[in-house]
Amino acid sequence: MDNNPNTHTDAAYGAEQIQVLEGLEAVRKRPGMYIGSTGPRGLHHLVYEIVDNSIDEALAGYCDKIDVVIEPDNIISVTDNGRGIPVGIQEKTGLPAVTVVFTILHAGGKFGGGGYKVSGGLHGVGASVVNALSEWLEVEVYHEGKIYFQRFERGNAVCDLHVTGTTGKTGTHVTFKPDGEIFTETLVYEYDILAQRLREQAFLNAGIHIELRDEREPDSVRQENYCYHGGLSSYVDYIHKKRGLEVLHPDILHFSAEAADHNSTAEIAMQYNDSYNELIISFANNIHTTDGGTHEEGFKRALTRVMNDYARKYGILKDSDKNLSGEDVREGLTAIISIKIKEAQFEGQTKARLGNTEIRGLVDKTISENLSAYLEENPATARAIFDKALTAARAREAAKKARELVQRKSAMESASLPGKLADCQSRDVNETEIYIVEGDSAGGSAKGGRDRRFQAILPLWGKMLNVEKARLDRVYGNDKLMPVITALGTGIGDEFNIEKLRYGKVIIMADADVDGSHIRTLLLTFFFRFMRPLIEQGHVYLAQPPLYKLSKGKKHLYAYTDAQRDRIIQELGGNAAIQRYKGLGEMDPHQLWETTMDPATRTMLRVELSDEDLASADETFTVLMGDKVEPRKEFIEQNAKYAGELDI
Ligand code: TTJ
Repeated sequence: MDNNPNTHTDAAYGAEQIQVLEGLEAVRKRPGMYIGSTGPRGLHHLVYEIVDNSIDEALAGYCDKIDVVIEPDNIISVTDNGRGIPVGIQEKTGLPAVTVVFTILHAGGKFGGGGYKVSGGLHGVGASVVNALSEWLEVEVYHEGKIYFQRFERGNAVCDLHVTGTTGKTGTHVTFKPDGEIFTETLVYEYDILAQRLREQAFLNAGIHIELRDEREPDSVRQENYCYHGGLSSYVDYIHKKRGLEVLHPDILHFSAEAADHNSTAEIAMQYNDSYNELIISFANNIHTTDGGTHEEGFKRALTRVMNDYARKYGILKDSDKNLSGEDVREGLTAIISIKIKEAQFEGQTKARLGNTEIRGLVDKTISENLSAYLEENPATARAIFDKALTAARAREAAKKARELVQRKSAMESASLPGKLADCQSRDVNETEIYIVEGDSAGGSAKGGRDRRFQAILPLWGKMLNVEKARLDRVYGNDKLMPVITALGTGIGDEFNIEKLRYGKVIIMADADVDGSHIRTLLLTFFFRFMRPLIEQGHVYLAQPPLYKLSKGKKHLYAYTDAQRDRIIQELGGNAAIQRYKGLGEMDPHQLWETTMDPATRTMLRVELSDEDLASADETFTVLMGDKVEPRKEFIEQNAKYAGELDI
C-alpha cells in the first residue's frame, strides 16, 4: 500500500467528496440523531466517542495509556500511545485512512485486524460525527518516526494529511473545539461528568490507564488517574466504599465465561451489603444498558434459582416454606454485569436495552455453574447471604400482612382516604394535582386558597420516617407515610401500579428553610425507594413559594430568589418594604394561591430522573440518607459550592 498520504487520484475527489460533504452535512443538520442531544449530555458524548477509539486500541493490546485533557476554552484533547490511526491511502476512497475516519460517516469499526469493536458510544462511528460538530479538530498520528497532521473545520479538511516533524513515539492525538453553532446551550465541560465516565471505562476494561486533567485554570490543575486491575470487582468495591456501605462478606464474587461459539463473553462481579436496596449496573460492549435486557434477565433468573436450590438442599428452606423471591435474594446486592458480543442488538427508545437472546442463556449459565460451586465452597459467605435473604423474606411477608391489614381496615371504614386529605372534585388524572403540605397551618392556607375542582391538599405534620434505613414492613403502618400512600393510591414497592395514581401531579410544598428541605428530602427518598416510577414518569414536583414580598404604597410584588428581589427593588425605585417569608404559614390563602398554587402564575420544579442518572441518584440517597457520616461529609464538602446560602 502506497504510504505517501498525498497520492490520490482526482476521481477520488469526485463521488467520494460529495458523499463526504452530504454525510457530515447531515450530522450538522440533525445532530440529535447522532449524539442524542445538543445539550450538556451531547457535548460530553463527543469526548466518549473519541476516547472509545483509544479504548479499542488498548483492548487490542497496543495501547496502555490514554490522556484526556480539558484545555482552556473548553477544548478537549485525547491522546493514546497505540499504533496510531493508519495513514496509508485507502483503495476505495483514494484518501488516507485517517482522513476517512474523520470525514466519512460510518467509517468506524475496526480499521482492519481481528477482534470486534467493543467500545461504547455510537459503536465506533463517532470520530466523523465529532469532527462534523467541532468548530475545528486536529489530528496528529505518530507513526514510523513521523508526525502526520491534518486539520478540519466543521468537518471539512482545511489541508491534506501531511508530515510536520519526526517523533520517537507512536499513537494518536486528537484535539477538538465543540462548535458553538451546534451546542447552543453550553460549551462548558463538567469535570465530574467526564471523571465518572472515564472511571467507569477503567473499571470495565481492567488494567487500562486513563488520566483526566483539567487545565482550564492554569494555577489549579485538577487531575485524576484511573487504572483498576481488579476490573468489575474494583467497581463493586468502589461503589460500596463511596456509599459507606458495610459489606456482609469480605470477598467480592467474580465469575466469567465465554460462549461455545466464541461470539460473546459474560463477566459478573457481586457483593452483598447491609442496605435494603439492590443495585445492578449492566453493560453490553461497554455501553451502559440503563434499560437492562437479556443479560440482567439471565442474571436475575439464575440467581433466584441457585439461591432457592441451595436453600432447599441444605434445609435453609423447609419443604413447607415458600421460595425466596427475586427481591429477597437481591436485597443489599451490588452487581455489575458486563457482556461483550459481536453483533449487539440494542432495543428500546434510547437503545439502552440489550436484546440478544443468546446472552440470557450465557449469563444464566455463568451464574448457575459458578455461584453454586462458590456457595458450597464458602459456607461462611453463604450463611451471611442467606441470613439476609431470609430476613428480607420474613419482612416481605410481614409487609404483605401489614398491607392486607391496612386494606381490610380502610375497606371497613367508609372513608378509605386519610382523614386529613381535602380531596378535589375531579377524578381526571390529567388535571388533578395533590399538594403534600408541611404543617397544619400551611395546610389550612392551602385548603383555603386552592381550586377544589382539581387541587387536593394533604397536610403532613412532624418528621417522617427516613426510609433509606427501613424495609417495606416498617413503611406500612407508618402514621406519617400511610396517608401519602393511601392518598396517591398506587401502592408501593413491587405492588406499585402507576395506573392507580389518583393525581397527575404530586406537588411537595414545604417551607424554603432547613426544615422544609428536610421534609422534601425525606419524601423524595421515600418516592425514590418505594415509588420510583412516580419520579421516572415525571409526576413529582416541588412547589416554589416566594421568599420575599416587596411593597411600595399599594403595589406589592413577590420575589422567588435574592436576585429577583434586588431587581424588583430597583424597579420600585428603591426603599421598598421587604418582608422575608419564614414559612408558608405566613401567607394568607389568597397569597398562597396567587404566588404558589395558581397554574397561571406559579413556578414549580419537576423532579426528573433519567436512566443514566439512576446509579448516581442511588449513590446520593445512600450517602445523604444512610447512616454513615464520613461519605455524607465528603459529599457535602464536594457539593457545598452548588448550595445557595446555607441556613445552618
Ligand atoms: C487499528 O488497527 C490498525 C492500526 O491502527 C489501529 C487504530 O486505528 N488505532 C487507533 C485509533 N488508535 N487510536 C485511535 C484513535 C484515537 C483517537 C484519540 C481518536 C480516534 C478517532 C482514533
